[in-house]
Amino acid sequence: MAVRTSSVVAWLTLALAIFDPTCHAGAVSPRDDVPAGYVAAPYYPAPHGGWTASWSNSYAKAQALVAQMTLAEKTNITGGVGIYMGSLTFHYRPCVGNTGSAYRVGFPQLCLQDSALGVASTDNVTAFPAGITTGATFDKALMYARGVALGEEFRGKGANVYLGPTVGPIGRKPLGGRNWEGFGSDPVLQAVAAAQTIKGVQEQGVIATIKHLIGNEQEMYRMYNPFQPGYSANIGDRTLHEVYLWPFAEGVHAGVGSVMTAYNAVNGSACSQHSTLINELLKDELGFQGFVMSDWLSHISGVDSALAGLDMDMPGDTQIPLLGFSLWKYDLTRSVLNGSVPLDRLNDMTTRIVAAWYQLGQDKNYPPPNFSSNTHDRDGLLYPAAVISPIGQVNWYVNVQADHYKVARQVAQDAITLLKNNGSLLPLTTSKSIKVFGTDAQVNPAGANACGNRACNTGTLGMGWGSGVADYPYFDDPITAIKKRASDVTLYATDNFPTVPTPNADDVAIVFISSDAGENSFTVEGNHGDRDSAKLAAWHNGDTLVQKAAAKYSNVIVVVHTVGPLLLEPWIDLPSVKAVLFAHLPGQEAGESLANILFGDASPSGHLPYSITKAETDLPDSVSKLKGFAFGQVQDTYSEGLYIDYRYLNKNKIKPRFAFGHGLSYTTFNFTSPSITQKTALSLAPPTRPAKGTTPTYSTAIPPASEAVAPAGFATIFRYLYSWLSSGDAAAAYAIGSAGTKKYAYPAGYSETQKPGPAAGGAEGGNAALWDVAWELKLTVKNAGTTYKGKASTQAYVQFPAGIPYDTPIVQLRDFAKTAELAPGATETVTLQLTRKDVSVWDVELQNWVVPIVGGRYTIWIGEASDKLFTACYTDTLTCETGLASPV
Ligand SMILES: *[C@@H]1O[C@H](CO)[C@@H](O)[C@H](O)[C@H]1NC(C)=O
Ligand SMILES: *[C@@H]1O[C@H](CO)[C@@H](O)[C@H](O)[C@H]1NC(C)=O
Ligand SMILES: *[C@@H]1O[C@H](CO)[C@@H](O)[C@H](O)[C@H]1NC(C)=O
Ligand SMILES: *[C@@H]1O[C@H](CO)[C@@H](O)[C@H](O)[C@H]1NC(C)=O
Ligand SMILES: *[C@@H]1O[C@H](CO)[C@@H](O)[C@H](O)[C@H]1NC(C)=O
Ligand SMILES: *[C@@H]1O[C@H](CO)[C@@H](O)[C@H](O)[C@H]1NC(C)=O
Ligand SMILES: CC(=O)N[C@H]1CO[C@H](CO)[C@@H](O)[C@@H]1O
Repeated sequence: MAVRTSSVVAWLTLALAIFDPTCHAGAVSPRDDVPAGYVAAPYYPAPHGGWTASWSNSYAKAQALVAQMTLAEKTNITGGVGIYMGSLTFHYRPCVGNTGSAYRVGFPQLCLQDSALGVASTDNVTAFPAGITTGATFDKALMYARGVALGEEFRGKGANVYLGPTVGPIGRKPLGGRNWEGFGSDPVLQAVAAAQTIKGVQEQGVIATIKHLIGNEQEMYRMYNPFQPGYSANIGDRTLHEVYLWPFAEGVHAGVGSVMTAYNAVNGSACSQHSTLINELLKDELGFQGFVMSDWLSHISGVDSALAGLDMDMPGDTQIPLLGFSLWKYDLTRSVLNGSVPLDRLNDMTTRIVAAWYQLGQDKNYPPPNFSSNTHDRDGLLYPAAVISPIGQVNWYVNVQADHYKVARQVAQDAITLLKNNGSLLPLTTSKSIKVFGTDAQVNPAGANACGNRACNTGTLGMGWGSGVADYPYFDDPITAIKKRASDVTLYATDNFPTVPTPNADDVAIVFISSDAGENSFTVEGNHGDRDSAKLAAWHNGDTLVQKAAAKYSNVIVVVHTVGPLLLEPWIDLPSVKAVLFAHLPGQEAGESLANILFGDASPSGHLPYSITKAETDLPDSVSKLKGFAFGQVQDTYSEGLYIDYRYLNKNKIKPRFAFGHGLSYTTFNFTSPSITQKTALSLAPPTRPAKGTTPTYSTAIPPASEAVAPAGFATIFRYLYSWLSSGDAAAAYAIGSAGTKKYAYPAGYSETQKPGPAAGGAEGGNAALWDVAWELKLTVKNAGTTYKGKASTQAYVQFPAGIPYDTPIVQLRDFAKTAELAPGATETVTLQLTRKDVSVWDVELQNWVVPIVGGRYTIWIGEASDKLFTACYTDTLTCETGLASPV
């Protein structure tokens, strides 16, 4: 949800966001039912948190604190105080989400802040490269370094919770609107990047939030509104485990403190109240110990969402915000008093939140927020959503940028992906005569932040649009950086090819084109978040611009700023289109990062985080098409199963234009001396998990009604969400609960007996043995060139043994490593690892990860791209070969 426009227009913005123009709402009974076989099986109760050793100290502290809390204090911290609401006491909490507090016992309001690429809606921060750009580096160290810098900035601004990383959408649909917030169309690339980000962010004491659980693979029709449910992503169990849940498992394994649910439904049931997803998969199987929050305004039930495992309601309001109504807060207080939500569940919700706060050390010297999401002015409304609000200082302009531009620039630079370099046109010499075409070459003339939520595509595209953005502190644009290097540069800042003087034979034309996407709350040039209008063509007639430049000049370089794949067929084979650079979404450091590549200060080392096909129809309809309007619930069935992106293309022998992982350099690399060693002997299934550790216990008696009533004389703010009931309501609810006669209509399968937990679980992320390193591979990477230094990407893909009873993709990425910058002739030994999980499949009958043939021949292919795998190591003979034909 993108809800940070000015407070006064908030009503309108939100009303428009909810009654989105793409939602042809009509009160018609559902016709398009969830396909047969897709079920959201009940799983109750919500597993208690606190049973892993890694969190036991934090849970002990949390238990001591929660034991002192009253009922209203507990329900206060599990929900937001309302959209656009600050706080009553102590500090201003002007973040996109602000919880209630329990100050009496020392627990503050928590500030939850967008976005995954920088502290949103404020100044003096860094606008980092987007997730997709980070994925394209295929560099774990840079992913981590970006996480550290992000964490420092969120902490510096006093935000307790970083609303990132994004791994859902995973990028199943090339047209999907928010793919760019995540790291690329592969579960392992997403998983590794997310884990590195979480590690970096959380080492600064900031709680990271992995999102959105799960199946939010398109923007249109994602949200529930009073007339229509959000679409249902219908996903089979094996596909869920091996593709979509995989990055979440890795995030939980990395210790992530919170998880955000998705807007849409899965198998017909909304993610914010999905007991299978939250209780079974996330909390029991993946052993998640932190707290689960709803996405903004996706909370659609009170009792049911609590029972299904939701722990925090954001931003607190009902689906229609700003009226001062909530499904939790006072109503959660009521639900506990009247016995419908067991106190045990509320205690667990509260303990999970408090434990995450201790786990990240936020009880010691954590700075309060210093900024406002609502205004850049020094003074502003303290409670913008209230009709009458006091005014006070809301911005302190704390500068948190430090030297983070360096890591931002390095990520932007190392993501730049050279797709083609015919005749080695690149790198350029600075003496060339350079003509630059396209409005994407220079910053938006109205200012880098001229469009709120970056909901326009004007000037260099540095990020997509929606809630996943940050304000640029400045924008280093390509044209400025190019002009700094070369003396003979002419900019034609137009997307219509202009009249130009007759070129000399060695004149160079650099054509900038773009493709944008974002969140469904905004429509940009007819695109409703998803690229439903532009499809996979460059925006602003960019393809024609390239064609016309190619007709005039014989040395054309195309630079592409894009949220995802484009069809390059209109011009890629033109002889004068000599070089193509995908610069992805570079953030504020778009200029120098690109100039360093163009002029050869560094070799390009980015690799594609998705495949670029020759036609939209090269992928199956289930992923290449967006779901259109349907009466009732729109159904998005994952009929392609495991086969997204390169997995599908390889299975169907469709050659993409550029394969997943592709990326050229100015130099060449040789992979030699590969070796493989076995580290852990495997068994069919992982060893038996340990039993769960003990979890906090509290009294489960319904508390006295007095715990639910505000202190006499407490002055409330209009429309602020409080957890208190009137004394009459509290007494009435208590009477129902204590009599115990009127029972809530619990969902089928409801139970209050804690389960031991599934065999596939046992630790954070799942059975700890899944992360046992099964095989380690080493190889020597040599810069085989003579002129340019460069960084090599090594990618390891697993091929399962032939003849196993599970259909598996031909090759699947399992690990990757990037070398340091190697001088010509220099070498580096690279290590790659495969875990037990990497060679397992999810067996839906056994409900466990299974090694299909213990001792069988797993082939580990190593190379620079998914279609350039010339080295293989075998797990049965522990031998390796080089100079092979690539398996795909
Ligand atoms: C959705 O339904 C499929 C098909 O029955 C099942 O395999 C899967 O486990 C279900 N997923 C969830 C999250 O309920
Ligand atoms: C809930 O949080 C708000 C905001 O901090 C605070 O004003 C109120 O007193 C809290 N309520 C309880 C029960 O502590
Ligand atoms: C208890 O209160 C909740 C919230 O208002 C309501 O949904 C539920 O039906 C109530 N339960 C009973 C047994 O009255
Ligand atoms: C904001 O940060 C500054 C500098 O760290 C500090 O002096 C100030 O007290 C903080 N303001 C608030 C409201 O916490
Ligand atoms: C590469 O350039 C040469 C001339 O330098 C040309 O003959 C050839 O067709 C070009 N290849 C492609 C794929 O553009
Ligand atoms: C690099 O490897 C190729 C074969 O993969 C070989 O032909 C070539 O000689 C090698 N070059 C160097 C410099 O090692
Ligand atoms: C160092 C820096 O960028 N400071 C800026 C912080 O934000 C204020 C308000 O936007 C600017 O005026 C400062 O220049």
